Parts: sequence; structure tokens; C-alpha cells
Amino acid sequence: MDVYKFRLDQIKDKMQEKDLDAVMLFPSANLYYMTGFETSASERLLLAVIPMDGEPFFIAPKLFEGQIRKEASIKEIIVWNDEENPYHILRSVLEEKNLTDSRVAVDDTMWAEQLLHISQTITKLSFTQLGQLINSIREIKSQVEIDLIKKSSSIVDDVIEEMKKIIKPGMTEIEVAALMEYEMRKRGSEGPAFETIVGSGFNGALPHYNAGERVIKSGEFVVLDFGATYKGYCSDTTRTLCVGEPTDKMEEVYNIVKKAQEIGIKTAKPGIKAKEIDKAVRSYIEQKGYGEYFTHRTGHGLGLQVHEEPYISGISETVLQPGMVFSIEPGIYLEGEFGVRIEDIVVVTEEGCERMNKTSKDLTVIGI
Ligand SMILES: [Mn+2]
Repeated sequence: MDVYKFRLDQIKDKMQEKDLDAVMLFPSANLYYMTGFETSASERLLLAVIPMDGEPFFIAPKLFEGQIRKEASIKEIIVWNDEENPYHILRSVLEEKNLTDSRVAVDDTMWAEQLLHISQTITKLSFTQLGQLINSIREIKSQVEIDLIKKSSSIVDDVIEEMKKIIKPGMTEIEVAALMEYEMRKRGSEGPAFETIVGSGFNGALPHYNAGERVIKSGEFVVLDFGATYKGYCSDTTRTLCVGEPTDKMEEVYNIVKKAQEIGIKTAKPGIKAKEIDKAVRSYIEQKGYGEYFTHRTGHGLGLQVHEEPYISGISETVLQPGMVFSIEPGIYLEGEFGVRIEDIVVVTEEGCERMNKTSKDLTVIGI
């Protein structure tokens, strides 16, 4: 069956459960997932509306008409031009379709400005968040989606191998990030899935640091955390490479993180709760005396977005099922000294889980 027809049926089942009359999608991963049309959000109102009864339709600026016709699974497109008021047009379309007095689930990332305009123009609509309803569909990946995430992951794996040869003391973090992004695109990626992290020395102890002008020195760790997008699907991996020889402490911390990450992978299997992975990983790090330096959850789901359901945290009651894709990425961060993080993406299988990243996790000395 056509993938978009299948997804439409799935979302309609959920809409029925929640007693919704329509779903309104804004330019987002959800819009791409449901229609095959991808664009970034802008000040021009562009929506896909999925009514419970009747056919879905787009309301879109004239300049997008051709692209939507080419890419989207939805055939009805109501266009507006730059001289018109799109909210008035939306109101008359909803009147025509008998939808002005209805319960609508809206995309979580819809701009407040646009949602407020809609609610002020069509006053009888009542709104709820689409969030969990569509996430519960998106968190189980199809084989086609799994293959795309694997391809995206193989791109970043290759880039790590490349960087092992390229990174030398004296380069800045930004230079390294630029080369990583170039190498990703060279391998077919549309662009980075998020801002590339190159954290050298003490910057590696800041988990969400990006990349700066700091010069990489010998005897330091450099944390590379980055992802590609491939046909919309993200990858996300972290390797901590050692430029020059590590100290005993660096080696000790590295091996604790590596072991903890492997424990996470061994724990992941269908039927357990996501929090059990976090617990297994965290208890090992605690037992080694570094518990207070592991300051974030163990992982996050990934697909069209780099962070999505299921989240692998100490409070996540989500029961793992085959087809769920997420990261396992413990870290230890010693402020002012250095940080270590190791991250793989895994997919839950019938028996356990499969790693999508294949690059070595052994302590690797480079740049000499
Ligand atoms: Mn990650």
C-alpha cells in the first residue's frame, strides 16, 4: 500500500480515539512524514489540513504550488497570493467544508503568531496539541525508514574515519567542524542534522558546546558529536578521539564511558522500559565513582528529527518495541579538564538491538 495512505489511515484511527475533527500541519517533520512535502517554516501561512471526514488539503502560498504538486501525496491545494489574506481564505475554506466549529490538533511547532491569527479569525475552532498522537506513530520505524537512517549513519561513520587521518594539533575546532560538514555533503548528505560539535580539551566537558576558535593541542581529547541528514533522515554519533597520548586519568575515564555505553547496548531489547537502559548505564558510572559527572539522560529517539520519541531517561516508562530507533550516549564531564562521550544509534530488533554505527569505540590516538 502507498506509504502516505497507510500513515493517513493510522492518524485517522488516532483522531477517532481522541475525538478530533481535523489535524493542522505546519511546515515540520510531521508535514513531511504525512505528505512527502518538505519545506522550512516562514511568515507565509502554509498548512496541510487533514479532516476526519473528507480529503486532506493544502492551503499554501502561490509560489509553492508547483513544488507541492510535484512532491506531496495530497492533491487538493488552495493557493493564495501575496496580495491576499490567507487567514480569510482559510476561514472560507473551512466554512465550505463545514469545519469552522471543530476540534483541531495542531503541530506542536506551529508559530504562535500563526496559531493566534487562526484562532482570532475562526473563533469557534478549539485547539489541542498534536504531539503524542503523531509521535506514537512516528516512533516505530518502517524498514524503509530504518534503511535510510542506516545510510545516514554510514555517512557519519565514514567521516569519523576520515577525521582520524585529518585532525592534527594546531587546527581550530571550527576548521575541523567545517571539514566534517564538507565530508558529509561529499557523501550525499543534504546537510548537518544539528550544529556540529567539536569540543577540544576543557571544551569537551561542556556537553552542548558547538565549535569555537580554540586551537587543538597534543595530549587532549576532542569530542566529535555530529549528524548527517539523508533523504530527510538524521544520524547522530559521538566519538572522543585522543590527539596525542592520553594521561592515565583520561584513559580511565574513557574506558568507563565505553563500558557504560556497551552495557546500554546489551540492555536494549523489546519489552523492557526505556528507563531500564538509563538505569543500567548510570549505575555502572556511579559504581565507578563518576555518577555526578554524567549530567544528562542516556539517549533520545531519532528519525526525521534528531531528537524525538522515545527518550531514554530515568523517568521514561516507554516500553521498547521493534522498530524504535534511539541513541545510547553516556558521558563523563570534568569541568576545566576534559569530557568523554560515546554515542551510537541503535534500532530495536525482535531479540535485542542492532548498532547502526560501526566505527571503533576503542581509545584511538590520532594526530601524531
Ligand atoms: Mn545524540
